[in-house]
Amino acid sequence: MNLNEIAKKMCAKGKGILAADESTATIAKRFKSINVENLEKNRLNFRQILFNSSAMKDFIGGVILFDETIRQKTTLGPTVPELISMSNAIPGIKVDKGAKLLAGSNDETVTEGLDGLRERLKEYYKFGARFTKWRAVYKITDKLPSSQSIKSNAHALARYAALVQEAKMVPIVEPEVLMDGSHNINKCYEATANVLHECYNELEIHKVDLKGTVLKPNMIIPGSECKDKSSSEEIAKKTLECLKKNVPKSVPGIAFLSGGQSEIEASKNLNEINKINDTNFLITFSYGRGLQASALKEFGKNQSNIENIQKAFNHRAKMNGLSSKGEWSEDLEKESLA
Ligand code: 5MM
Repeated sequence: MNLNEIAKKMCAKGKGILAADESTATIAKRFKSINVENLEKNRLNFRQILFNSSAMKDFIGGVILFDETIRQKTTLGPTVPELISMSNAIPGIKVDKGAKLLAGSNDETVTEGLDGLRERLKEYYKFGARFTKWRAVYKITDKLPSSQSIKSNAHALARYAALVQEAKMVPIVEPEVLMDGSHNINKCYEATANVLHECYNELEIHKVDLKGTVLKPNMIIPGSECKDKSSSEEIAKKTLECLKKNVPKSVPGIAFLSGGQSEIEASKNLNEINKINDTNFLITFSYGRGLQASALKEFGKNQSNIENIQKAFNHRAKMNGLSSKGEWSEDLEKESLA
């Protein structure tokens, strides 16, 4: 498969991406919330239960892994990437080394990990990865994101994407404008538009072939502490408008992050976006919390009850699969669980 075919397969209608690339520190937080010890065997167990569920075949086009996970052998026999491929989903890998404080900035970050990346990519390819992910993070305040953060992160994202294509893998470009704060939806629109504009400017400078990329953006949404709530219709309208104005048409797939939305909000908003999608972009999900929250709760209740954990995951994956086609509804949400 060429890069364009891989990107389209990751975001195929009815399917999306499972972001299971929590670093050890992030999964520690998730496990703490369910009173599970953050041990390698527990991390493997939770993840292999998800990767071995029936929803993988029908609703998941790709899975983003963390360095530790791509090297693991499951207790079921195959390695983690083999288990994912058995469901016809594509294994991918997070290759950034995290968001680090940007020198001279006012509490903003730049994502690091370019040193030695060319060599690491060769190793990940051998493990079976066919796509990668790099996440830049931007905060909204009265004065932020600054042009320093917007420019430095776009530059790093573009250099990352160019290296990944050289290694014959599809780069997911993830510029995440955080929803933390009391800003309104218009402020989110403005910040996201500026961030996307600069990302595509740098990607062009670095000669990245956009047909072989996937964008993983935030939705256009009010800050989590904003008093003016927005309807899903408004979120969908503003999100699609922002994408149409700032994402080149040659990008084949756009897979949203859930960013702290509840599971239902993430499904509902994606569904509204697809209901009005009049572009050629394949618009879908690349959710971490939006796909895993209920399954994680079940895992916390009883780690041996594989059936219940998979039931929760299968349901969320199915609901988001419907949202990727604009066919989700609150009634189906209830029916499918009954
Ligand atoms: C799954 O979480 C990912 C890893 O985060 P860290 O590198 O901070 O450990 C994260 O990048 C994720 O892929 C995106 O933020 C989307 O996840 P959500 O939970 O926002 O859908």
